[in-house]
Amino acid sequence: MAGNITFSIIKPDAVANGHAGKILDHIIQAGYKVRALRLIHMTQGMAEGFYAVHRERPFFKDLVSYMCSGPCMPLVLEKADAVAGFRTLIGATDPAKADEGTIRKLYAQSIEANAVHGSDSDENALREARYFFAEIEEVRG
Ligand code: IDP
Ligand code: MG
Repeated sequence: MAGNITFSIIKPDAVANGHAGKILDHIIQAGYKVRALRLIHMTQGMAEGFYAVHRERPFFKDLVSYMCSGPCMPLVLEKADAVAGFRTLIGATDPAKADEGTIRKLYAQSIEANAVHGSDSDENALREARYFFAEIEEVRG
C-alpha cells in the first residue's frame, strides 16, 4: 500500500526568486499537510550526500553547486498516496516538458533549477526526510 509521507525541497532558485510562499501555498491547497519545514543553506557535503544516487551523472557537480547556491526549504508532507500524487503536482523534471499548472511549469527556470524536489518512492521519502529531520516522529518509521 502506498504511504502517506513524501519529502520535498523548495530549491534555491525558487527561494531566491521569492516563489517559496506561493509554492508552499500551492502544495497546501493541493491537500498536503506540512509535517516539518526548515530553511537551510546546504553545505557541499550535505548536497553531495542527498544526491549521492546521481554522483556518476554528468550534471552532478553543477547540481551540487546549484543546491548550495542559497537557502532552500526541505519539507515533510502528508497526504494519502503522497509520493505519486506529489510527483504529478510538480510535473516533469524538465519544465519544458511539464504539464500546464504543475509547480515546475509555473516556477522552474531550467531542467537543473527546477524549483522543487519530490521523492520518487516511499522508501526514498523516508530516507530523505530523515536526512533533514532526524528528530521528527513521523519519519522515524
Ligand atoms: P527529479 O528531481 O524529477 O526526480 P532526477 O532525475 O532525480 O529528477 O534528478 C535530480 C535533479 O537533478 C533534478 O531535479 C534536476 O535539478 C537535476 N537534473 C536532472 N537531470 C538533469 C540534466 O539533464 N541536466 C542538469 N540537471 C539535471
Ligand atoms: Mg529524483
